[in-house]
Amino acid sequence: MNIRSVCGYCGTGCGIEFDTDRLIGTIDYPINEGMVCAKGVSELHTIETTDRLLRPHLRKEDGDFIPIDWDLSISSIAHHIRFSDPKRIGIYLSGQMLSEDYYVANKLGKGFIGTNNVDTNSRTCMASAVVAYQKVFGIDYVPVQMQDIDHCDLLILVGANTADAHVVFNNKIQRAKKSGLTTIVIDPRRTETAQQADLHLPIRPGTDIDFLSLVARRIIDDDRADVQYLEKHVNGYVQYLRKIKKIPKVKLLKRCGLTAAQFEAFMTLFYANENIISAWTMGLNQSSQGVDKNLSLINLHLLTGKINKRGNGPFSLTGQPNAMGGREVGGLSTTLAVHLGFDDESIKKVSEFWQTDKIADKAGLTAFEMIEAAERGELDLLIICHTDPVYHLPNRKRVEAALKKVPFIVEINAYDNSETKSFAHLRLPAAPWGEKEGTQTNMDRTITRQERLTRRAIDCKPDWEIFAMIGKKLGFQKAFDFEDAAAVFKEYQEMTRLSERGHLDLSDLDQGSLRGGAYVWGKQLFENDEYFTPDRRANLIYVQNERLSEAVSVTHPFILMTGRTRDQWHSGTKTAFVDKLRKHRPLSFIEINTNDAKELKISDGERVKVSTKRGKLILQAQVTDAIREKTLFVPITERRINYLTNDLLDPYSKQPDYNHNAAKVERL
Ligand SMILES: Nc1nc2c(c(=O)[nH]1)N[C@H]1C(S)=C(S)[C@@H](COP(=O)(O)OP(=O)(O)OC[C@H]3O[C@@H](n4cnc5c(=O)[nH]c(N)nc54)[C@H](O)[C@@H]3O)O[C@H]1N2
Ligand SMILES: Nc1nc2c(c(=O)[nH]1)N[C@H]1C(S)=C(S)[C@@H](COP(=O)(O)OP(=O)(O)OC[C@H]3O[C@@H](n4cnc5c(=O)[nH]c(N)nc54)[C@H](O)[C@@H]3O)O[C@H]1N2
Ligand code: SF4
Ligand SMILES: [Mo]
Repeated sequence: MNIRSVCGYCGTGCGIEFDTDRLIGTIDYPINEGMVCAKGVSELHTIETTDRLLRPHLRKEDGDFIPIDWDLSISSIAHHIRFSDPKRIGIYLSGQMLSEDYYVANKLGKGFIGTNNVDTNSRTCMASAVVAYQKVFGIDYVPVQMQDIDHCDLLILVGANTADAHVVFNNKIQRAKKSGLTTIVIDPRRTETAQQADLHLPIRPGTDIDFLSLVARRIIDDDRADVQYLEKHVNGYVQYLRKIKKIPKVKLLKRCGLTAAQFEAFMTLFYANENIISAWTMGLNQSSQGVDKNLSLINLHLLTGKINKRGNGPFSLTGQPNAMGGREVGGLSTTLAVHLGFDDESIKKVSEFWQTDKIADKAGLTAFEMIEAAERGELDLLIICHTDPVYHLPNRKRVEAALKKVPFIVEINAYDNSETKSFAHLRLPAAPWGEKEGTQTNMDRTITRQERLTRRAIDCKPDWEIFAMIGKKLGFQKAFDFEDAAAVFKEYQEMTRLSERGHLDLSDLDQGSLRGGAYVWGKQLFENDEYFTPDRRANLIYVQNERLSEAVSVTHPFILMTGRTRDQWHSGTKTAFVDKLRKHRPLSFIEINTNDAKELKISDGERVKVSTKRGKLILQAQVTDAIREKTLFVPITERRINYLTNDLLDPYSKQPDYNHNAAKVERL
């Protein structure tokens, strides 16, 4: 049998296998059934690139890096940890780490160093969905699976461009369309996903709550709410009614930038279809009101009872391959481990399990809060693993200035060309996809195993092993004495028994079955529509658009959004050099509407100056009518993009508002 693994890019989690000299999609793998996208099959090239980081490196006074050995590297990290207050230590992880990596890093930080400042780049990605699910269901649980698409009549995609960001899932959607599925896309851009849809609503960025409130109000006015479901299973309907009845309908529709006819077209499809799934990604999550945007969409499912039934429900699409696994293990600073929080009982359970007395009793700093702490000179040590915060956090100038104040930064990366590189004092070489093994959980709770395809470069180590080495050097020999990734997973499996009512319990899972196989945790967790809240009822929470995002002005009249293109992965350390992947779209451009371009006398292909209050970039214009007037779009493969973005955060999830920046465009 071929070596079977799973793709390390997006949250779809396609099974792929090594066939003689190339990668192919695994035919009998339930998620992708042989389908695979260009990124997945290109993984093989990423191991071979010359841009790999192959040895530990220490920064000298003059800024140059010199190779050093592992022992000295780990000793110097242990030294810094020993002489620092745990509150002044941060660990920044990634939704691209495997569960084993996450588990050991989290155990080290929260369990043995005694800092809860262990957060992940999922903060910039999934945090709003996590908080919304917790508020509504009492638990971070995605109640839909990809195969539900085959039993669904209407799919509503809000702020999600699956054709570019979840290619194989999008292929599944297109296949279901042939069998009768209807799709609606709500997105300020006419993306490829929107072009494939039956209805596209080019909403003004930041106004989804207005639109979704109008839909909710209409459902109630038309007596289409499932009152029986609401009475039996949902809290808050009476209060909700009181508030939703008062919304100014005409004003809200105007704010969305949509016509009454467009709204009616939406309602017609909504009423004409029985089984409805809504799915969303960064168009909702990355917002100063990301949690509320999520709630306003989930509310539609509670109001209509279209939830916990095959082919129905609110489906947050995970971006990174293991962002879901990271949440389970405890990679967010706002959870401790296995979905437990920082209440006394949880700390007691986890302390007993890890045999430690070091766990601090309140949530740690989130990603951008670490930057703020660094700014105030309150961070002595930052360990960054599998992510590039200088590239990806908002308001880059501020991030750079803050990181310059951190006395010791460790970067663990498999590649040599991150933007964080020049801020690190010590850089450690990780073994990338293909050279390591471990597990990941995709966007519909399916756990699979990544297998090793080739021998490991001599000085590279899997991420978990690096954290375990630090733990052992600190004297916690027993706690970090794992023989291999399978041993780490075994301990994690045991720990999942501690999760609330055992909802995450994986203790019976046979690891061998994960080789090329799939396992779904938490099937039908809400049996009989009983949720995980104290009274087992879901919470219907009224929200309104507070307009907290950066406002456009006479000087900065455009809303700048940022996002993905199909064949590239974020900063492109793995994809930008693969020739085959570079053909789809350039790494850097700015989309501007045809009428706006005409007004500003900008022609297609011309270089323009784009500025916000925080910075400016010269970018090549792509003039198109596939974007709303007065909005702009820059792909995040433009590595300098976050010099432009604002650092407003959602008050609950602390997720950044990357998609709403007041900007100006000028001819050069
Ligand atoms: N090819 C590729 N695929 C990827 C990734 C990658 O780097 N490359 N990254 C992965 C990751 S980590 C993530 S998080 C996902 C992201 O997946 P997506 O969120 O689907 O992708 P984005 O391009 O970030 O944004 C989606 C859409 O939101 C729209 N949008 C912006 N503001 C608003 C708004 O206010 N309202 C609405 N309704 N829409 C809005 C944008 O126009 C954009 O088309 O992709 C994953 N898949
Ligand atoms: N303006 C704007 N900013 C954004 C977003 C946006 O939409 N707009 N999206 C946000 C979101 S959703 C996300 S998920 C983030 C993504 O932001 P990042 O996580 O910073 O993006 P990547 O380029 O995927 O970074 C992954 C890093 O891990 C390294 N790496 C690869 N394999 C391994 C390995 O096996 N081990 C280790 N240790 N390292 C490895 C890569 O070389 C790379 O440097 O960006 C966020 N920032
Ligand atoms: S759709 Fe996502 S998981 Fe599947 S091959 Fe493409 S990048 Fe990999
Ligand atoms: Mo993401």
